[in-house]
Amino acid sequence: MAATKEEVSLARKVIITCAVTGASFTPTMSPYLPYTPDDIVNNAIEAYQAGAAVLHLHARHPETGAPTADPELFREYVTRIKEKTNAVISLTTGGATGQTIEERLNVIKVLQPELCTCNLGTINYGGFPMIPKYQGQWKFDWEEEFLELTRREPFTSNFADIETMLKYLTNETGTRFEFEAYDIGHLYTLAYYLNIGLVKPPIFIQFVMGTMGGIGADIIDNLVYMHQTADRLLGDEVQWSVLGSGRYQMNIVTAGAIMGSHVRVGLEDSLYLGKGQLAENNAQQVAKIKRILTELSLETATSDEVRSMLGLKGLENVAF
Ligand code: KMH
Ligand code: ZN
Repeated sequence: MAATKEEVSLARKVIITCAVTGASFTPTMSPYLPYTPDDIVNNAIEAYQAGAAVLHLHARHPETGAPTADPELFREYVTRIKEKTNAVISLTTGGATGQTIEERLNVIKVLQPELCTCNLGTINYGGFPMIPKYQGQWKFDWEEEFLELTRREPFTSNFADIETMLKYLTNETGTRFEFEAYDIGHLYTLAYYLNIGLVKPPIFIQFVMGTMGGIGADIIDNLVYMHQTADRLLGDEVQWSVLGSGRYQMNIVTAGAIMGSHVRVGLEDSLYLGKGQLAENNAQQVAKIKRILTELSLETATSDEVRSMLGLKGLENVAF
């Protein structure tokens, strides 16, 4: 008798991705947000040791924590992480609001990681609602202005940007994609590129739930809808993962895991470990989701298992 969907879901291994620092939050919001190279690297290594198989990285200025696309900073992080772990490294191509697509893609050309993000659309991605909470307490000059910029400047990934990535970036570097879908329409964009042969399965897709400007983080109306739509449009070779922004993080990620998803946690997505409790490092969030998965009888994937699930080129073929 064929296995039921529930049996298949229990038999699979769950990929834990940890997004270590991102570009949405700023140092004033948490003393634990890593931005020096030492803190980013140590957080990443500890997250790996706690169970994360994939580490997703952005770069920050070592003194101010401002987002930057400097490939030499990325090089320092990934070289040091590679010395201590076997992690799959997924570098951002979204970068931060205000960076050009050329700046954002440069790091992939230089370092040629196993994975990088590919954002499936241009969206309003608002950090400005966080301003009033921290007004008058800013640690650094750039923070308020950066958050304010998100009110008028979208997070860009137009069709030309996506095609540049699908047509050239992969050929030049062998890097595969973690596709980021912030809404239902993005799944149709991905299906279009799959149908014309520019996206090559297996597909790794991240449902980004609960950002300001993206789809909400509710389970029945949105997570189920995203999953069913992806199922209908994208064929069988899909590895889907869920991340939740802010307070939604652990709940929506847990719901996703029960439904058959992989999971992403990390201080890029939420600064908290629980209600009113800041996470002191990324490893705490990884350990928490790992505990929840274990209680649900779900096993987690090693980095080598991720490589085979996602068809990655291997650590020996990166340029760092
Ligand atoms: N900031 C996340 C919601 C990227 O880095 O390209 C999405 C993200 C995108 O991680
Ligand atoms: Zn990111």
